[in-house]
Amino acid sequence: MITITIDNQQISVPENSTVLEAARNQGIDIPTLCYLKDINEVGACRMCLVDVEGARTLQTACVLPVTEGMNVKTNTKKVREARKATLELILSNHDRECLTCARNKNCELQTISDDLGVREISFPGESIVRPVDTSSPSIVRDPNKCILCGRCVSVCSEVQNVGVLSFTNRGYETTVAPAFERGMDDIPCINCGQCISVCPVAALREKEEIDYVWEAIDDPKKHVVVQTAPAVRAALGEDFGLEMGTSVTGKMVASLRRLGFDKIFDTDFGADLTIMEEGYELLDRLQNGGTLPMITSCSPGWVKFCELYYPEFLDNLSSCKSPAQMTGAIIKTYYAKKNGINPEDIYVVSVMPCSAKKFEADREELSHNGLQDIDAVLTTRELSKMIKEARIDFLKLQDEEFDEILGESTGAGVIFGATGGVMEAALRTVSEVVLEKELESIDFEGVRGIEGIKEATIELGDQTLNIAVVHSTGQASKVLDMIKNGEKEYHFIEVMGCSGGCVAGGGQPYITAQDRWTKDIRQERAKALYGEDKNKKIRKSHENPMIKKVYDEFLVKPNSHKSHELLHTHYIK
Ligand code: HC1
Ligand code: SF4
Repeated sequence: MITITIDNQQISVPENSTVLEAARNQGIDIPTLCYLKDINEVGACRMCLVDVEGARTLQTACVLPVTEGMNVKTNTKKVREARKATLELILSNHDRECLTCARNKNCELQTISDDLGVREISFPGESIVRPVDTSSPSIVRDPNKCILCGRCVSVCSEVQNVGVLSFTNRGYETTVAPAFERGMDDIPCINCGQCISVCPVAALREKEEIDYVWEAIDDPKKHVVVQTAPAVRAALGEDFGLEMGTSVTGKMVASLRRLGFDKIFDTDFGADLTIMEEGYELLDRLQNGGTLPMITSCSPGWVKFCELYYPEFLDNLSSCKSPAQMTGAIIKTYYAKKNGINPEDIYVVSVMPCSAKKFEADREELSHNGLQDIDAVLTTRELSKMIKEARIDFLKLQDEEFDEILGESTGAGVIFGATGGVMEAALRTVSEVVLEKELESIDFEGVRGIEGIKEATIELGDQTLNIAVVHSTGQASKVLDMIKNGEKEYHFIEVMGCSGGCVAGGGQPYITAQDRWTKDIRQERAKALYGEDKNKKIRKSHENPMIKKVYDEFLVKPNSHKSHELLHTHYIK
C-alpha cells in the first residue's frame, strides 16, 4: 500500500491503482466518458483530468498510476474549466436532438453535460452530417451521435474478438466505423450488440421493431403471441427503477397482457424443449460415434461467430434451433392446430435480451411452410419503451401467470439466461436419463459463475464427460484454438456469445460505466435467475408435464422425424 492525498484527504491505496480507482474507492467521483473498467482504459476523452502537484499539465486520472506522496486535486478552477471545454468540443460536433433521441434521459453524455453545468457551447462550428446506417437487421449506427470514446471498438475487438469497428479518417473528420465505412450488414459482424451495451450515447442502438408490433396488436385479423426469454425477467425492472437482480416475471406477464397480446408464453418452455432435443442429441453422438465435442447453438451471436470465423467447427454445433425459435415453431404448428388458428394469422413476437435474436429470426432456414418461426423481436429495452408508451404503472402491477400450455417451464429453463445455465440444465436431464435414477443434488455449482472458461468432469455411468462452459466469443475462440492445437479435449461445451450469458446481452437495459464500476451486472442478474430456479416446484426439463404433453400429442419423442422437421436446423459454411 502507498499513501497519497486526494482533495486534502490522505489515503492508503494499493500500489497498482490508478488515480481514478483510488479516488472512486474513496467516494470522490471523477467524471469519465471513454473509460470502461477492464475494457477501455485509454484516457482518450480527457474528461477525467486532475491537477497533480508538480506536474506541468493536467493529467488523465484513468490511466495515471498512483505514486507515493502524490497530491491530487480533482476539483480546481483549472480542472473544471478544462473538463467543460472538452465537453463543449465534443458537443460542438454532436447531433444534439436530445428530445427525440433513442437515449433521451438515458445518455451518459447528457448526464455529464448537466452535471458539469454546460449550458452553452462556445465552439458552434459546422458539424459534419453523415448518413445513418440502418442496413443491419440488428444494429443501427448513427455516426452523428458518436463521441469517439472507443468503447465499442474495444469491446468488439478485446472482448468479442471480432474487431469490425475502428477509428477511421483523421482530425475533425475522425469517426468510428467499419473499414471503408461499409454497411453493418456488409461486414463480418455477429450482431451481438455488445457495442450497443457500452455505447454511452445513441451512436449504436438496436433496430427497433416496436411499430410493427403495435400494428400487429391493432390488427383484428392477427392472433398476436408473445414469448419472453429467460434473462428478460432478470433485468426489465431496472428500467422502472428496481434494484439490479430483481426478478419481475409476474409484473412482466401482467404488462404484456395490458399491452394487448393475445397469448403470453415463456421461452423457458422452449428451453426445456431444447434440453430434451439437445440432451438426446448428445447421447446419440456419444453412443454412436457422432462429432464431438458437441457445442450448444442457442446463442445466435455465437452461431454467427462460428460460421464466420470457425467454420471447421460447424459440425460440432448442436443441430437444435434455439429455444426461442423452437417455441415459435411450436406456436405456429402444434398450438395453431390445437386451437384451430390458421398459422398465417399468427404473429409471434419474442422479447429477448439480445440484438442478435433479430438477425436470427430473419434467417431463412428458421421457417416452416414458408412462414418464419418468429415475426418480430423486441429487446428488453424496447419492451420497457412500449410499457412506458402505454402509460402502464409497472411497479403497481399485480403478478400474473403465463398462459397455458407453452407458458409452463422448469427451473432448468430459467437458468438458461446465465452462463453455465444451459450446461446445468442439460446435465440435470442427461444424467437422470443415463443413470435411470434421480440425482441427489441437481445444483451443478461447478458450471456457475463468471469465470471466463469453466471446466468440469461428470461421471455418467461408465463414461466420464469432459465439459466446458464459455461466455463471450473472445473466450470461445481461445477454447476452439486449444481444441485445434490438441491441448484440450471435451465432449460437450456451452458457448454463449456475450460475457455472462444472456443476462448481459446486447438488448438489456443500459447500465452506465459508472454503475458497472460498482456492480457486476452478470452476477447480479444471474442471481435473479438462480433464485427463480430454487423456488420452482419442478427443476428438470424432462419433468415438465407440458413438455411431456407436447411429445405425447405431437412430436412423439426427442429427435423424432417431426422434431427434426420443426426444431432442428443447419448452418452456413
Ligand atoms: Fe437467451 Fe436462450 S438463454 S439464447 O441467452 O437459449 O437471448 O435469456 O432466450 O433462444 O431460452 C437470449 C436468454 C434466450 C434462446 C433461451
Ligand atoms: Fe462488434 Fe458485436 Fe457490435 Fe457487431 S454487434 S460491431 S460484432 S460488438
